[in-house]
Amino acid sequence: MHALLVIDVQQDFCPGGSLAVAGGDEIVEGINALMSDFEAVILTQDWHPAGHSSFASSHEGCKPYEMIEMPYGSQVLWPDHCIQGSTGAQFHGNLILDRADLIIRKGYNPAIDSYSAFFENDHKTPTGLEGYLRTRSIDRLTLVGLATDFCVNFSAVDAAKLGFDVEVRLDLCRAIDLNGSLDAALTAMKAAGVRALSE
Ligand code: VGL
Ligand code: ZN
Repeated sequence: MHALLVIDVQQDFCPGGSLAVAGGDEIVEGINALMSDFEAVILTQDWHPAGHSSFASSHEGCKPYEMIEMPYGSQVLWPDHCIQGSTGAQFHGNLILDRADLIIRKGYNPAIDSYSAFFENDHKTPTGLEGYLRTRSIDRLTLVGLATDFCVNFSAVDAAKLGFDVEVRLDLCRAIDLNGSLDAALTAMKAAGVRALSE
């Protein structure tokens, strides 16, 4: 079974959003067109409580895009984004939601960020997605979405480490590219055995 995993195609990651990824909206039509090629479609949704620990605004004297040390490792501090129930947390208005078998939310733990659709950033706390995929006999994943160098990257690497056959459609992803993070992500995905495709 082969599933399409659509990562965080949400308003805050598209132009006009609080953590806008350049060209984030350009991928929506292509993702919609791909959905019927798969036996399952799964969407992820970044879903933070207000005051989340990954927000710069939660740390006195800190600015967005600075790094801090958290108990689970280093963490980029982000502008407030994808707050539960907010407009910015909604999916892009043109993304087809009706074909989704599952919408999985992540980042709801106030103390830990979660880039990956599989584990929180402590690399231990599961989201439940692995169990869902295994119980549905899904063993192949194609990833698309936002952002290439953060949530797509961490999800793809975790999936490959868990033994799934993983490819990323780079043409249907867009990157934040913070201090070389895109190059680092491409290297990490390759090292984990993820296939990066351009079409
Ligand atoms: C993401 C930064 C913070 C992503 C989510 O979806 O790539 N990036 N939260
Ligand atoms: Zn987030």
